[in-house]
Amino acid sequence: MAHMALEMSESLEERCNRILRDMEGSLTARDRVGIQDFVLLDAYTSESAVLDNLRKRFNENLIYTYIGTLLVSVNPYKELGIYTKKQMDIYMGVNFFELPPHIYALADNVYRTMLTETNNHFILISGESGAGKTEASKKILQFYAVSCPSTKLLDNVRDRLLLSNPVLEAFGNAKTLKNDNSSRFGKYMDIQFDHMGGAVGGHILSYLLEKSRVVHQNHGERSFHIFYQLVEGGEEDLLRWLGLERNCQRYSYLVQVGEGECAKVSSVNDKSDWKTVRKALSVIEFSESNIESLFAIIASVLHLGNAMFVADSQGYATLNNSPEIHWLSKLLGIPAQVIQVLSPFTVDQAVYAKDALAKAIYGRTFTWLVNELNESLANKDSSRKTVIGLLDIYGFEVFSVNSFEQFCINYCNEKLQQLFIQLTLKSEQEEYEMEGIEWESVPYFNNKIICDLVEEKFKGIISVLDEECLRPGEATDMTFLEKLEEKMGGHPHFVTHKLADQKTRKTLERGDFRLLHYAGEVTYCVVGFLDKNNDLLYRNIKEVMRQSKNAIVKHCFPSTEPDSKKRPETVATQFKSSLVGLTEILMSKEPWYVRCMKPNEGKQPGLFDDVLVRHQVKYLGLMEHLRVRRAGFAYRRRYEIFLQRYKPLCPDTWPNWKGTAAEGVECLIKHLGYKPDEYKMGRTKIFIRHPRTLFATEDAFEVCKHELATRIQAKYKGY
Ligand code: AOV
Ligand code: MG
Repeated sequence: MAHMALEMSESLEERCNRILRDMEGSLTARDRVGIQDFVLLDAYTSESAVLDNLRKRFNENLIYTYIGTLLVSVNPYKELGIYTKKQMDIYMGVNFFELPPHIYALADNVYRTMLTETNNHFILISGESGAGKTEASKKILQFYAVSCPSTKLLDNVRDRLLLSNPVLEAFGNAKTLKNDNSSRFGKYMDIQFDHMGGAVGGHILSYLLEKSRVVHQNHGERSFHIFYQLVEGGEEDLLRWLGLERNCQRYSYLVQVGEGECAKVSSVNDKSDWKTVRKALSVIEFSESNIESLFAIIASVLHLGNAMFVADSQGYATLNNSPEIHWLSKLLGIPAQVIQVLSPFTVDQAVYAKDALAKAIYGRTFTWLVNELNESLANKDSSRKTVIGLLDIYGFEVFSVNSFEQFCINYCNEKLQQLFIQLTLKSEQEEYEMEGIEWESVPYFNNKIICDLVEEKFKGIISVLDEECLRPGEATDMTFLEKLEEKMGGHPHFVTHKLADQKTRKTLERGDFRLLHYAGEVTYCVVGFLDKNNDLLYRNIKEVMRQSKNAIVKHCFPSTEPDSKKRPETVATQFKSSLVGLTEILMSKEPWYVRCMKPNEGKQPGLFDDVLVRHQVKYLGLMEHLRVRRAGFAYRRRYEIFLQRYKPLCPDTWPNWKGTAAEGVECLIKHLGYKPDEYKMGRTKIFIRHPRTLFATEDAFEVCKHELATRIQAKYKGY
């Protein structure tokens, strides 16, 4: 293995050449395993060539490939044994391009850049549902937790960082048709580092949990993992205390309408996951009483689901003598009479109110949980820290029936794609222009048009939806659709049954609208849009919850909550604002990218579906990114910063340079022997074509630092 024992006698130039040779591989090796960086070889500019290379590597279990510093990952759907401590050690502190592509190499590169430049970074992990985003984010977190310098004190932080994951996944992930462990919430996590590089804390932001899953799942899907974990894995005593039976089939919220049974999922072990979650909760230092309250809530949601209403003589719903009342009253700490005497509802209204309550309790508890985790991860010391943010959000998804939830999820992906475009294709090209560097622009599809269609003020789909939500009693899901047709008719990315041409019309129902997303077409069924966007909870139900003796419920339904006088923001509008907030957070940091891909729709190892992967190569914008990268410059720094760091390498610039920073850099790189086609001088920055040029400089800098230190030591010896 060439990378490990670096011979001291090897000159920098020799070393660069060797690494380059390794990277490109010998011809025979290349035939077999492809190339590891698309930017490197001239032949790799067509989509088919990119696909060939990905397939070749996938077949050799090489799931990672670079486009410059962007990491492409193809889900192997099997354990590869490449995430060991030994692998972490190999990648820690080694130059990015010296080793085969790996998620650890990216993580390490981000980390070291953060330490040398003392600035903030984020890693945007994207790809469709099931492509491997959550796994990637966990690998990165594990790498930091295991590899960063640690102390006794920090070990504690490390454990909490690591264990926050199983807890969040238990409450926020579920089996869908796309993914057995699908994230049903968006997650952004900051990992904070001190100036020594130790991981000292963390902070999590969560985005729109798909709480409708608590009361309903599509065929073959499940509710959130925690319900099954508790029922399957919960200790006998605990279940008795919660009034639960060890049988998921008993709980109507877990049994799908029409099927009469729970969905099975072979890749998940609820029993052992339960143990992990239990352990995690205590390491994170949840108090025993909070843990009890938490499980009481999970159980009460299940009991609530089983509560059956019957109509009394006047047609009002009652819950006569049901054992559920007893358990709800016990677990939520609310007098049974209060539950029974909820205002006069018809049976339908009562069922509706019950589901709304279940969703509200679960959703608010999830928020509470995230806050608790943040408490536990918070770093108390106020010294300056740098952060690496990890963004792992629900991926683009298309089911046979798509509803409000898919609309929000896919809109979110649309926003992230827009951010990616802005940060890479658009800003990259604008920067060359601004810096006066010759540049032939690369065309790309800008999905801003779709973002606007969804979110534009007064005109977008969300605005129309909100408008309809303001007309209770009059508006329906169908009037919402009609308004959309009125306003969006003719938009190239929007179509409905009425607006479609004859051929397309056959594929649309009357209650559908279809959006042409950047990642493909999705047909949404409008049923439930108004209701889900309003997300109302009857006021008297809130009042009952406020009286709860369950500490978490009490906390989640505060008496200070603004009452219905002022309309709360709708779900879609809240989500939209939270995404604006997220974009701002990200824009203030330096971006890195992991693009995850799905090799087949069947969750199968070893199967590479060309059509499916080609489609993802297209919509993820990999070709455009590759073109920009190939034509462009991998590295750029402001003259001041570049000079400041490397000036000890040249006697003319060290220790003080009198001229402008640009002149200093010119002088410095002349001394270092940069070749003319290797770099360009912009107005404010130097642009370097290949990372290898920079890393040779970086190495020279390391040697120089070492020499300086030795000289200083020698000089002061004896003092
Ligand atoms: P996602 O996060 O991108 O989908 P996951 O990260 O949950 O997808 O991956 C789905 C499944 O693929 C995992 O549960 C693993 O079984 C497998 N997998 C993914 N990456 C790897 C890997 N590097 N090595 C081995 N197996 C892997 V979603 O959250 O649904 O958008 O919403
Ligand atoms: Mg996920």
